[in-house]
Amino acid sequence: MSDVAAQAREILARLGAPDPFDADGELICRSPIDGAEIGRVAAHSTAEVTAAIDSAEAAFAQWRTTPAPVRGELVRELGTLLREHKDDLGALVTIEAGKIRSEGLGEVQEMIDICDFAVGLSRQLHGLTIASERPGHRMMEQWHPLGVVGVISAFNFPVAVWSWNAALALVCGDPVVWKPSEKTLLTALACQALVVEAVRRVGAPAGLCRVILGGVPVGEALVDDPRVRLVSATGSTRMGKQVAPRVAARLGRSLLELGGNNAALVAPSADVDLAVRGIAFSAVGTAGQRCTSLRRLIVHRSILDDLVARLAAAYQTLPIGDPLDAGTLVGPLIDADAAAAFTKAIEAARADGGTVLTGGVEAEGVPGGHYVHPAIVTMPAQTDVVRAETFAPILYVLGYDTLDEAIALHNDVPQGLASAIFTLDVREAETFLSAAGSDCGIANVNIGPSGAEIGGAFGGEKETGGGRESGSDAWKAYMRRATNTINYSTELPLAQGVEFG
Ligand code: UN1
Repeated sequence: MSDVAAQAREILARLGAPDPFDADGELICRSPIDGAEIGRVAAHSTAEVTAAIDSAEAAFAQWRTTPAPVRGELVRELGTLLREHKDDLGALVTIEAGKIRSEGLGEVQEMIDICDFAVGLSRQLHGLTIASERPGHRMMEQWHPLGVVGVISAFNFPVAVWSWNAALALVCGDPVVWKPSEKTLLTALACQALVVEAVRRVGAPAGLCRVILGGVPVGEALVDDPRVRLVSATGSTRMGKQVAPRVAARLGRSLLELGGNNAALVAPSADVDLAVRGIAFSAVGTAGQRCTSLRRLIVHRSILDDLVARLAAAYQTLPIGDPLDAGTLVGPLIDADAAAAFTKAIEAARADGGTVLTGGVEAEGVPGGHYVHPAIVTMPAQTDVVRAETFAPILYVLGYDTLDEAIALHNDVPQGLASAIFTLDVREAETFLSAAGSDCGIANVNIGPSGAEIGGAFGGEKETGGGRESGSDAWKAYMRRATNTINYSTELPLAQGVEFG
């Protein structure tokens, strides 16, 4: 057994998760650090998916009438367990998803933050009181639990995205059935062990949180089951285009957080030192494998050469290698397919007239893993390869002369997740944030597009899918709204002045 496999096994044991080596398991778990096998897990059958939904549905009957603040106690307990096990779970994220240690820990912190948020929310699930046009009448809205929520998550945020959904769904009164990425099964089993322990501690119904493991048949069984009232799916646009029509065909609800092709504008007034740091983190962090990663840099031509030279110099100093080592800033790509997509995109960019200023080739890293040198590529135009999302650290650079031109370039991609402008000019900043500016769900000033806090609504427009998760009023997606009209008079006036008998 490799070192990472042994570490993963020890961590899972400490978290109370099952041993990850099931000799008959057909799902093979690998660490992107060195490609080593770190587990073998059995896939669920479609009958087992149905059984998981049965038990979630049974739990719903009890959970929906449990007072919301009491439901909040379950999420508080989950947050406590996450605090206790932050270091272990963060290390497991590093081992299974390849994030550097600080980002693995940051991901667990994001889970703790959403738990805190959801606990507060459990006392704030309030509706409106509305003035009635009829005397002696009152109108109000109530928000009720929706039902079973299906969560489909991606490898790159293997635990936080589940927690965004689960923490909100649980306080909203909904059970959760989770299908994690096939590339990150062990972190899912670890989270499952923690939530099962939280459920046990507060005496919540046992079927409230279930995890289902497997590929397309497992996902389809979840998506097609009419009892799954909301399907919250995070991943590629291609995946979303399969999920959304299936859910729509049964008139279910979906909440989609799909591809991003995020850009930053850099204006002549920008604080260039700050911009270089913000750009480097967003473009290179998580080895370019965040849905919020910065992929396009749209720079005013008067500062383009200087900015790009400084960025390229910063890229030269990036420590690439084992993400478990302190000091590493760029870990591995998730697998060989990701490395091939990186190389293919670099070739396509060259064919379109792009110039690779730095990186764009494989890096040494740890044998068995797929490590690359993050690339900066100046492009003559926003060609197809720039308009597509490649889940790897490639930063395409485009020049602009006027802000209108920059905003037009910015918006001329199919995706609409996150965006940023670096400027010290209030007119430019406000124009970028205005209705005529960035068309994304997230638009920032003087920080990069990645690394959002949980307090804001998270998601985007166009091919990003339109959903909103996490903070603000995203909770409303996990509940159903009932409008109530109450007559406390002795008359029966009809609305719109209608007379009837
Ligand atoms: C994702 O990549 O799917 O804003 C989520 C960020 C993180 C979440 C990313 N808080 O970069």
